[in-house]
Amino acid sequence: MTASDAAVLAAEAEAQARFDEIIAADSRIEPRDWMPEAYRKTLIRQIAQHAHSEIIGMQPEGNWITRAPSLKRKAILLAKVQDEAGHGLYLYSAAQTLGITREEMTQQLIDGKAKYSSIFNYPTPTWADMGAIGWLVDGAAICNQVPLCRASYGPYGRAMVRICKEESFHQRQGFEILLTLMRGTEAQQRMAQDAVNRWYWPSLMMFGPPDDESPNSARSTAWKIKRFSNDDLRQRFIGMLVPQAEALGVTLPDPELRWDAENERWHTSEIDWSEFYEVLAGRGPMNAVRLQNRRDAHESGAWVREAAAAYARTQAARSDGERQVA
Ligand code: FAQ
Repeated sequence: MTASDAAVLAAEAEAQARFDEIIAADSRIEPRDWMPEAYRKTLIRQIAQHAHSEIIGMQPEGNWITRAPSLKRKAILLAKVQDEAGHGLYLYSAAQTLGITREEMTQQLIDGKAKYSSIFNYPTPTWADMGAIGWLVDGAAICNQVPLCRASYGPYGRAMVRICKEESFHQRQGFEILLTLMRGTEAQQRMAQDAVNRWYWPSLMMFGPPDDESPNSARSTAWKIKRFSNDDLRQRFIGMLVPQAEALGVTLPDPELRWDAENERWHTSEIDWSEFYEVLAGRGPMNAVRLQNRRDAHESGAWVREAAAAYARTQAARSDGERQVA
């Protein structure tokens, strides 16, 4: 080994030790800090998937903006869907600090190479789906994402703080839609229950595979990106839903659901993991539609990107000219 090789290795060991210290102290890694390549890649993977989920996640609810039952409902839904776009943008920006471009991430998504949350591959045939998405999907998102506010990577954790505040409003608006329907006619009650029946199991799958089939968990937990396991968060979510379902007057569609006092866990029926893996493989009910819509939006937005880039070039040239004159 040459002296310069040895010096490189020593510098790397020192950087790794500093990284380990920051993680152990529950402090934050910032974009300019040295980080192991695998940590960087894991974050890009998770943050990009998360960003894609927010952007694709606009579609199921976007489907109801023109058909919301009142002006007030329409304004609320429009604001919610716009919030999801904002979440996508913060998250893409956070991922960009790790050395990937927005264009690369977008290309991976429209090429069908990137994952996004399984939950957005289900259809929204009735207005009650807006309630069920808010209550169950945003509810699951909050359970999963509040711990991410403490993620060890600074830009991700900070983005999550604002996202969680907005998700919490989203969840309440979904609960309120369902409550209104449950206080309505029998047909409205049936519609609400039907939506809960369809979204309940997919919302449990949002937390990811069971712990013993989760290849990324151990490392992400050691790096303090993940703070709780997939199964623990799923349990926490069920615990949050049970009293809320009672308040709503809806039934959670699991005849086996009960508190197992001995093991201090919710006992549930077996989750149909084959359905989850089918959706991940691109064979869910709405995968093809969601991706095609995203591709079409990307193509039809090309002129906006070109115009924005041309404007930025003109502005840059103008300020260069002004600097030279000054
Ligand atoms: N869907 O080893 P693990 C929202 C993949 S945002 C698809 O356990 P990890 C707001 C996983 O990527 C919802 N794929 O992975 C909203 C991995 O594949 P890979 C999105 C999934 O990362 C509301 C493989 O399975 N939230 O709802 C899913 O440690 C309403 C093995 O899994 C986030 O992204 C899934 N459900 O844990 C918007 C939160 N689960 O990459 C609009 C941030 C797992 O190795 C309307 N992400 N996979 O090829 C996370 O917390 C984690 O990434 C997990 C998965 C917990 C999702």
